[in-house]
Amino acid sequence: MSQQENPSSLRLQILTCHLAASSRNMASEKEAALAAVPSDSRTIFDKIINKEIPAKVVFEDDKVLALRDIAPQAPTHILLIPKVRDGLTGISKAEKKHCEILGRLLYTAKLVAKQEGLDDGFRLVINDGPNGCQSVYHLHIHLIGGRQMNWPPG
Ligand code: DGP
Repeated sequence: MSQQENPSSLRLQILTCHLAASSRNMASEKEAALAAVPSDSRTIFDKIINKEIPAKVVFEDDKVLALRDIAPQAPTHILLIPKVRDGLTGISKAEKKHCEILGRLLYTAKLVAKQEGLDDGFRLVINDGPNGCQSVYHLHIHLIGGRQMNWPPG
């Protein structure tokens, strides 16, 4: 049985994410979302893409949507998501057919960073799976900026 299939192991990973989030004073929305289990089901991002629920959209074209994160971890915190998930629940599920959209997301991140005035730098993050503290299983890139980042990340 893999780590992800083992319910007690998964609970431990979620608790670890929860504690790490608490210790960094991260928003409770994030902690609650960490209870998510990896899944192919529709996510909150589908509802945002379909305009069923509102979001602060900062960029949109035929393939990519960029919106402000509901629980920002920096003055600028934007999520870049593919409008069609096409099996990309996370970066670990990427296949060769996804190369074009993955490149498009990265290039769009650069455009949006420029649009947001992040001329001194920024960070792009993709969380993957329970160990990566991924909470929404529709691939997304976090664009974070407007303050000094630290290394190593939490
Ligand atoms: P991750 O943990 O990498 O899967 O990031 C998911 C992000 O999605 C998290 O930072 C919070 C954000 N988020 C969750 N629900 C919503 C929502 O309804 N609206 C917006 N704008 N962001 C959301």
